[in-house]
Amino acid sequence: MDVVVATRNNGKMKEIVAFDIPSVIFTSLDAYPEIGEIEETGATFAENALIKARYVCAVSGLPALADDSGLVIDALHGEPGVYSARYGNCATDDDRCRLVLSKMIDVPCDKRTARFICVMALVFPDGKEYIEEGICHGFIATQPAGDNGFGYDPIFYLPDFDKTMAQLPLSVKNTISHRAKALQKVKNLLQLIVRQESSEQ
Ligand code: ITT
Repeated sequence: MDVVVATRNNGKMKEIVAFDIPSVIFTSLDAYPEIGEIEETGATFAENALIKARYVCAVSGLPALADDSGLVIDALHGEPGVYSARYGNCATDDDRCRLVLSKMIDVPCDKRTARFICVMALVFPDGKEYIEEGICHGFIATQPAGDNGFGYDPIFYLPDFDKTMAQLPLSVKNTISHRAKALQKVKNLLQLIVRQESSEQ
């Protein structure tokens, strides 16, 4: 089954492809230059994921998978949340990480709780729609560490590993992350659909 992933974020795409779902071939929006920026006008991750998946499914005529995700920090009242990609109008991931650290300079370790949330929407040309979610809990570090991953990974500290997400190899991130948890559910769903389709043929 061919599935278009409604993303231009290479970090996400790498993790989705590496998850390896048998019988499913993922293509990113790089193969669809005619699809421009999709405005994320929703108030929630689920709304934004559906906006992206519905649009890409309609334009491509193929099943579309969208990932809307972000970092939710308790001490910042849920910021950056759905605005994670454009937080503070910063130009780079490094700047966004620095902005978070500067806002949390006086927050003690035990109050630095945070979670990554990933909501995936899967939309089919026949109108069927599915939503899956994954959450990964951790803490905001006091300084960045690690070069792997993308986004806020260098400041997302995982006590079980005593490392930031950016210090873990992709193979480990892809077993514990918010995206991996959502993808496991998407995988189960897609495998069921592929089995149903082949039994109907
Ligand atoms: P697309 O809409 O094209 O998929 P995007 O980066 O704009 O790309 P989102 O609107 O879903 O996607 O914003 C997600 C942001 O949340 C992302 O840019 C990162 O800043 C952050 N984020 C999400 N997952 C992350 C992860 O696994 N590690 C680090 N940061 C992550």
